[in-house]
Amino acid sequence: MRLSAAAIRSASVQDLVSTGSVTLPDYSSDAVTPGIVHLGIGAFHRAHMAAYVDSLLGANPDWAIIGASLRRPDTRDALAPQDFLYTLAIRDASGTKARIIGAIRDVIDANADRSSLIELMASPAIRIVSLTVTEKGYCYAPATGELDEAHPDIVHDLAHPDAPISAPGIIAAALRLRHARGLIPFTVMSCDNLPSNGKTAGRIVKRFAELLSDTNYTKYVQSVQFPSTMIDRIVPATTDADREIVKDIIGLDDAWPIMTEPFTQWVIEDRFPAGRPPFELVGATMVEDVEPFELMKLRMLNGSHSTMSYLGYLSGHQYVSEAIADPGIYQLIHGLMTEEVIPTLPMPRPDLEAYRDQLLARFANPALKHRTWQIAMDGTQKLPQRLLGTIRDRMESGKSFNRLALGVAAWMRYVTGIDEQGKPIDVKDPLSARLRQLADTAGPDADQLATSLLTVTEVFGPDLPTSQIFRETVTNHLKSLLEVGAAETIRRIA
Ligand code: CS2
Repeated sequence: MRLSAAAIRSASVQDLVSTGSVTLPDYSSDAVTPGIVHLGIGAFHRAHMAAYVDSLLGANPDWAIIGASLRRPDTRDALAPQDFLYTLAIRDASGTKARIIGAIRDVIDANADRSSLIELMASPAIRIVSLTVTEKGYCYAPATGELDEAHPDIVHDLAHPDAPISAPGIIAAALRLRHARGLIPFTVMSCDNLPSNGKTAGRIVKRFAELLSDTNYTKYVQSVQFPSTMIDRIVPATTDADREIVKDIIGLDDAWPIMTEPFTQWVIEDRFPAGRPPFELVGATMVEDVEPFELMKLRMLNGSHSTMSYLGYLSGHQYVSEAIADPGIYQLIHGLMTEEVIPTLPMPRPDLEAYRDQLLARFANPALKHRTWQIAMDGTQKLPQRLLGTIRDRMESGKSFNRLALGVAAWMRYVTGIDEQGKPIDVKDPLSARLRQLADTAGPDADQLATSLLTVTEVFGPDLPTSQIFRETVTNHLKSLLEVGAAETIRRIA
């Protein structure tokens, strides 16, 4: 039987609830109404924000979420037949707990139903538009964080502002309608792994609005609040094996369950003039300035993740838990955080060391099948905030950045698209064609390969390619990766 509102009222599910192996929403889906539109309804949102909202809907029923997928209708197709319910399977070495989430009440496929989405966003009930569209969904230049005005989706949306396809274009179109209707703006809450994600979202939407050249509307958009958030939960992509695991626990077919870890963290800047649900009552931390938390998480967690994913993949580790169980990689990542990242952060060292230890334990969670290949995706969008900012800080204070540079060199080795056994690597990146061409032209010579990839200024900015010490450190690592391979390189440096 398929998961659905009726199925979770059945005797068999109620039995599982009474034994504590399954948790259900503490509200009826008919009793809640939407207050949030979420753009990008992927696994991350369903494991993170939707779970927080699910916990507060019983007492605050006018904050349900309507999701929108901007690219593919697959989430809608999977969830619609099951009344948009899905299972959140929370896993670690001690076992799996299943929680049925009901916070998402509908999913709109933006490609098929663009005008309903914009109409909904322009309705008075919607007070928050949140987004998880991944780094590339912002259509920006990663090195500067500015809107990429030549991005094909932005060019399209500026020419057709009423039929937008990009996230900035959709937000701008909905704000235009709200302005025309005399409604106050919704608050835009970014939940992506970008530095100052709210500021970045704000800069991009405001620039987009400016380019539409309508003064009154531009002023209105200037008044929109874009609080930044730090979001954290590890969420591997769901596999068919996961569907089986969930079926065994809940006794129902769930077309798209989400697998995650017990840990979850959400820090939010408290600027919601149109109102917000009491996120603080369900575990979120409301603060005035989220930047120190974001910096800590991006540099410690995501910086380690990216370094581990390229080196792990090249050394033959499929999952993060396998990579971190490799003593060389463990020592490298421990050293990277302790010696090179922590000194760049504003928090007290003992707190950061405790955070590091907690991260190392989370990476080792054997129940999470988090593929190194998954994290290796979209490196051009991730390197600046995960590794390069830390490297700049270290260079400025004349300190070593040897392990961080190995992460960058491993990315360079990875994007050549050929692994150490000579097999192809499926490199997923919005710039993959260009990277491939740069790598092919350079050939397997470390100097030429590094020189060639450093020309991608959207990633490295104008400064890093001209820094001799940066170039040399990265090139030496790359030489070693090409000559002796990842495992031996790690052994030598760790
Ligand atoms: C990961 C993140 O895929 C990736 O790039 O580093 O998704 C990571 O798992 C999350 O940021 C954890 O909060």
